[in-house]
Formats: sequence, C-alpha cells, structure tokens
Amino acid sequence: IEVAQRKAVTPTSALEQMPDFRRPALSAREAIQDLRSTGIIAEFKRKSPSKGIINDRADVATTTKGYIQAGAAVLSVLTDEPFFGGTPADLQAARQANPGTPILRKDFVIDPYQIVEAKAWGADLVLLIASCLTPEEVSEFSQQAQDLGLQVLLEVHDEDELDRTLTHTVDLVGVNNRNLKTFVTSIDTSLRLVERIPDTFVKITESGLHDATTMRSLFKAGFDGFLIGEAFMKTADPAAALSA
Ligand code: IGP
Repeated sequence: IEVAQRKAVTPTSALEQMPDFRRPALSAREAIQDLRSTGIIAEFKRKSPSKGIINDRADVATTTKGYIQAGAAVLSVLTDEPFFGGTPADLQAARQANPGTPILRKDFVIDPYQIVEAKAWGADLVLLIASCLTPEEVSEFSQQAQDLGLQVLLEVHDEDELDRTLTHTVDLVGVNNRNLKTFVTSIDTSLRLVERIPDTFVKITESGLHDATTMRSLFKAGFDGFLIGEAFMKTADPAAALSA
C-alpha cells in the first residue's frame, strides 16, 4: 500500500528527473575490498522491531559524516518508516553529507519501483532480502539494479535461501545473523554459511556484532565486510563508538 501510494504521487518518470538519478553510483564492492578498508558498513537506524527505540536524537548528517571520519567504508541508511523510523529524507541527507561514500538503501524491496527510488534518492546499492522474494524476483530485481548502475546486497539467513536465490547479478552476499522471526542473533549462522558463498561475491556478515574479537574470527572465516547498526546507534555518540 505504501509503495503504491508513493507511486501515485511520484511516478517513475518523475523519479528519473531527480538530479541524483543521473549521478554515477559509487562501488561498495571496491570500497570494501580496498586493502586499507575496515570493511565496516555503518548503519543509521533509529528504532527496530526487536529493540524498540535505539536512538531518537541522532542527526543523520552528523552521524554518517562521523562514521566516515571514524573509518566506515560504506553507509547503510534505513528508509523504512513503519518498522525502523527511517525516511527517504534520511537517505538524501546522508547522500548530501557524504558525496564520496557508497550508501546502501536499507529497506524491504518488493517492487522494482523501489530500486528506481533508491537511485533517485542517491543510493549506490540496494538490499534484496531472500526471505521476502522469489528466486525470479531476485534475478529480475538485481538485473534492474545493475541496469541502473546500482550494486546489490543479497541477504540470506540459511543454506536454502542462499542456494535458491544466489545469481550472478548480485555483487555482495550478506548473512544475517538475526533470525527475522525470533529476533535471536547467532554468529554461528555466518560461520556456517560463509564457505557456501563463492569467492566471486563480496561476503558480508550482518547484525548482532558488538566486539572486535568476534569480528576478527569472522574475518578469519572469510568475511570481507561487517554490517553494524545497534552497537553504534545505542550510544549517545554513534561515530565515537565506531572509532573505539
Ligand atoms: C544491523 P545490528 O544488530 O548491528 O543493528 O544489525 C543490520 O544488519 C540490521 O539492521 C538488518 C536489517 C535487515 C534491518 C539486517 N537486515 C533487514 C532491516 C531489514
């Protein structure tokens, strides 16, 4: 319903007229694989279904700029309002404040229109969640993203999702440590799935990451990148939490 409403107000043709639609997208793949990269994808997230309000004071421009100064390679900005309190304006503000950094539009993409939105709002990559999509949708949507110059992060939580949906038009594969039904996070999910992801994909471990020891063992297991939100956002100064 939400997407349908936005489509009625701003048709695809209007999105295509927005200035950022023409901006060449930045490569998250390269930003993460760079030898000097920390591999950290730092997320701006106000609230979540599992934790309730995480941070309702942080400013998106200040926080995301601070993340980059503290060493983040890529930014992730929630645009889902009902569950995560994010908005399109958050993504646009992060884009403006960080012209040189790849940004992920973090949302539940279920309609190709949302991929055009992502491009028009200044994103460089989009999230596709395997558990929300058919294999046909994953390949269709990732092809469309590629046509727009956007990269794709495919999120999986188990072997079956990975085997069913992985396709060559995906750039990065993220293993979500959080079970979206029970909200329980377990690093073992990442450790189990990493060897099943072919080396042609950049490998990201997502959710529930809080300490350097865990990140080191995930790096050793083969992960290139780390998607972290709550550990930073739950503090008064999220960027300072990243540098610490
Ligand atoms: C970040 P955490 O536990 O560090 O805040 O997790 C990120 O992985 C999480 O926000 C997330 C997410 C999602 C949010 C992973 N997949 C899908 C919304 C939709």
